[in-house]
Amino acid sequence: MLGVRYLQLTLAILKPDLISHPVHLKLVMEKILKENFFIVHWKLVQWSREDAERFYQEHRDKFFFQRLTSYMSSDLIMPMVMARVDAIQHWRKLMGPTKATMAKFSHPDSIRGLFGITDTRNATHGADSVETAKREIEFFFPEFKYDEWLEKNEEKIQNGQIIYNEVSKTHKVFE
Ligand code: 3AN
Repeated sequence: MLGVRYLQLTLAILKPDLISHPVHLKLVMEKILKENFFIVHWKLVQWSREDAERFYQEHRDKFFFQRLTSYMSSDLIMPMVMARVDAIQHWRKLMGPTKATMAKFSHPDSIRGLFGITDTRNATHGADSVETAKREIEFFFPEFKYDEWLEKNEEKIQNGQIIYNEVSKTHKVFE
């Protein structure tokens, strides 16, 4: 299909503290659905330190790199592929500012404002551009074809051919 895309895909990660807190996790999942995201894929992953270092390599010279990679490989994380109009920016807006300690004051209703614990343990991650989203989706879901998925499903979704499955906690596109 040529022309402007209606949907965009993004990669979110729910970080260890959120995964280990069932009530907070449920609230975040509810927020995601309420904000009209379609949940395309998700899984639970336990990263090795090397996985975390590879994912965050652009931050390798930052003072928080050790802390960040140690935290992200400390317990289960939940990467998710989500679709929506303006998915990338909308998810980042819902998450709120990176620094959870600031978000608590400046954006108290954001996910990081509500559930972030420190600037490193800030509840969630979100891709910041289409290029990053493609790279990060490939990192967790190498079999997923970003452009093909949109090509195949966008029109069906626009026609309402999509349903949320309470058991799998994902949306399914139907014929
Ligand atoms: P964002 O996740 O909002 O795109 P990045 O890409 O600058 O922010 O940072 C990646 C991750 O590194 C953040 N989600 C956070 O966990 C951690 N981080 C960023 N800045 C700090 C900081 N000043 N102190 C501690 N951890 C930080």
